[in-house]
Amino acid sequence: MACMESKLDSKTSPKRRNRPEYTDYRRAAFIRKMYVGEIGGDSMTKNEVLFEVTENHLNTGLRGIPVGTCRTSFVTPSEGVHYCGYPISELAAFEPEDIVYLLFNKELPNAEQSAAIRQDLASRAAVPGDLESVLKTLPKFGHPMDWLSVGIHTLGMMETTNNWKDDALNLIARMPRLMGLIFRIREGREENIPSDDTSLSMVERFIRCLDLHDANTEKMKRIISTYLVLHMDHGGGNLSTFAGKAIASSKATVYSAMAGAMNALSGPLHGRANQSCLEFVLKVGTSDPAEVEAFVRAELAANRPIFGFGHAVLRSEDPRATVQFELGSQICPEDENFKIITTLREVAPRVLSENPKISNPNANVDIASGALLHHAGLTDPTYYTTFFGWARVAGIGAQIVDERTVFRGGKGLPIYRPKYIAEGQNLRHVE
Ligand code: AMX
Repeated sequence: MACMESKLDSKTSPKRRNRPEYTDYRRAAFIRKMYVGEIGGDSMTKNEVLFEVTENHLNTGLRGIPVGTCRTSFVTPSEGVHYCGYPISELAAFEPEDIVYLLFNKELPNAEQSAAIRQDLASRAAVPGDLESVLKTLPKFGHPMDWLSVGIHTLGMMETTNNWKDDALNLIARMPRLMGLIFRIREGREENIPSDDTSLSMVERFIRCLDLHDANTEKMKRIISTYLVLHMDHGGGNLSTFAGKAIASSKATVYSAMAGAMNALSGPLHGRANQSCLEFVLKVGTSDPAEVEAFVRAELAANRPIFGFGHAVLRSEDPRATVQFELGSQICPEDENFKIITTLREVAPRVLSENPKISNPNANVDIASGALLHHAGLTDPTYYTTFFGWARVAGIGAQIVDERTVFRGGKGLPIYRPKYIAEGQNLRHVE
C-alpha cells in the first residue's frame, strides 16, 4: 500500500488527524485547483495524480477521496454550493422549475425555455395510478421519510419508462402530488382532497393538495419555493446523492435509486438534521441573548450539539442560511422562532469559537429553514426532511442522468465497485 508522510496540522486532535481532508496536502491542492477551474471537464488530463491513498484513508467513509466528476454543482468553503457554476446566493430568487432546467441543461433558461420546462413538467405531472389507496395502507406512525421512500417506489411500480431522463423528469413532476398526499393521508385528512391542477407551478400544486384553510398561501409559496431552490443539489459526494448514483449504476431504475437516496437522507446525521434543528429552536424557547447564551453553554457542557451551526466543508456562514435570514426578516421578523434563531445567530458563533477544534462556528442551512416552514403553517418538524428530499430529487435525478447517459462518451459509468481490504481474516479451513 502506498504510504506518504502526512503534513499534520499541529492544532488538530488525534481524531481529526485520521481524517484525510485534514492530513493530505494533495487534497488541499486538488480542491484549490478544482475551485479555480483547473480540474474538471475538459481540463483534466488522464494521467494527473489527484490524490494518493494511504492507510489513513481507510474506514473514513471515503471522506475527501475523489471518485468521480460532477456536472451539476460544487461546494466551496467560502461561498457554499454553486449550481453549474452559479453561487447559490445568486439563484435563490429563481423559481424551482427554472433551477430544474439549469440542473438538467447546465444553463439558466431564457423566457421561452422557462415556459417550455413548465409545460414539459405539467405534461408529466399526472400520477399514473391510484397512489392514494396505497398511501392509505401505510402505518400513520411511520416516519414521513419512510412514506416518501415508499411513495417513490410506488410511483415507479405504476410507471417506469426505463429512459433515465424521462423517469427523472416524470418523478420530479409527480413529487408535488406525492408530497401533498403524504401530508393529507398521514395526518388523517383523507376526505375531500382537491384534484391535482397540473397547470399550476409545482409548489402551488403541493399547497393546493394540502388545502390548509388558515394558511397564508403567498408566504407559504415563497418560503417553500426558496427552500426547494436552496436544497436541490449539493455536489456529488453527499451521502444521499452518492447512494442514489451508486444504486443507479447497477441499472436499477431511477425510482429504486431515488427511494434508496431518500433512505440515506432520512438519517439523523444527514437530512434529518433539519427536523432536529427546529426541535432544538423550540427547546431554546427564548430570544433573550443572556438566556440563549446560558442555554448554549449548558448544551455544550452536556456534550450535546448546537444544532444549526457548523459544517463539514464551509468555513463561513452558509449562504443558504443567509438567504433564509434575509427572507425571514422580510416576511416574519416578529415570529417568535425567527427571533430565537436571530439571537442564536448572534450568540452561538461567539460561544462555539471558544472551542478551537470546531472548524466552523457559523450558522448552517438548517438553522433557519425550520423556523420559516413553521411560520408558513407547517408546524410539525417530523415532515421537514421530506421537503429536503423533494428538493434533492431534482439534483440527484440530474446527476443520475449525467452518470448514466453523458459520461464515458454517453456509455455511462460502470457499476460502482470500490475496493475493500480484508481485515482479521486469515485464510483457514473447516476441520
Ligand atoms: N455543536 C457542538 N459541537 C460541534 C459543533 C456544534 N454545532 N460543530 C462542530 N462540533 C464539534 C464536532 O462534534 C467535533 O467534535 P469531536 O472532535 O469531539 O468529534 C468537533 O467540533 C470538530 O468538528 P468539525 O470538524 O468542526 O465539524 P464536522 O465536520 O465534524 O461536523 C457538523 C460538521 C455539521 C456535523 C457539526 O458541525 C455539527 O454536529 N453541527 C450541529 C448539528 C447540525 O447543525 N447539523 C446540520 C448540518 C447541516 C448540513 O451539513 N447540511
